[in-house]
Amino acid sequence: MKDELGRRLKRDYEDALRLTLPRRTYIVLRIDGRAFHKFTEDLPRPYCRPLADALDGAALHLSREMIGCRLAYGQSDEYSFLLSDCGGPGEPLWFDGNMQKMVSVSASIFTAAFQRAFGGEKLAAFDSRVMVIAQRREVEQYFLWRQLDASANSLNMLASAFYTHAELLGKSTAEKHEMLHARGANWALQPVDFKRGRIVRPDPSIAGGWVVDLEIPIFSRERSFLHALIPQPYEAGTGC
Ligand SMILES: Nc1nc2c(ncn2[C@@H]2O[C@H](COP(=O)(O)OP(=O)(O)OP(=O)(O)O)[C@@H](O)[C@H]2O)c(=O)[nH]1
Ligand SMILES: [Mg+2]
Repeated sequence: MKDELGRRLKRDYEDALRLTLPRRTYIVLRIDGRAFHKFTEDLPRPYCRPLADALDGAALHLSREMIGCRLAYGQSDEYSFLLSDCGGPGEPLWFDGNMQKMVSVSASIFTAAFQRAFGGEKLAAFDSRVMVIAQRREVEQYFLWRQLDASANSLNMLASAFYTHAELLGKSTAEKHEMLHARGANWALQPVDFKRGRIVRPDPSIAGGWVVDLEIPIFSRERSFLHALIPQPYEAGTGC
């Protein structure tokens, strides 16, 4: 009775919402701090090194855990992970592409690892979402977009350390740079990783197999950097 009831309820309700991601493509999973404007209100501004370190630690932890993870890119309160099973049939994908598992477990692992690294009384939470991107070039565009966002965020963070919200309202990027110069501040001289973001990538020569790169190039200027990290797409007809 119990087994039969369970089978029926699972089929009628649980399996009805089971969403499986397509195979042999690129999957981007982005984790973002929940209401981090609040979580970070007492932290050093414009840039908080312990926050960035804890995010990097959590990203390293999750990258090692997720089958098929190829790289991760982090900035502000977010980290994007690239997963793929482009190798062909038989190559595993995390939770066999079960989307609900992927988003819920990734958010929970990242949150736990972040909280352990960051400590403190305040409880952190992160959301997680996945997207499927078919073309390699579009995956590059995705990371390029997040890096453009990183630079805009970091300029805004620096500007808001010197000016009020009202003073910055409607100001262009060039105007913000000028306003900073007027106060003797220069965005160009800020730490590279706070301007460009950080990459977590595999490194077989290191114990644990993954490293954080704090000195990454500007993706739009050095296309070869991302290109080398994103695997070739699966070529149909080469397997079964
Ligand atoms: N003090 C400080 N705050 C930071 C730093 N990096 C990111 N933040 C904060 O993180 C927040 C990230 O913003 P969002 O992700 O857009 O917004 P959110 O408040 O997290 O809201 P949701 O993501 O929609 O839940 C910003 O408000 C920043 O103030 C940092 O280095 N220092
Ligand atoms: Mg956030």
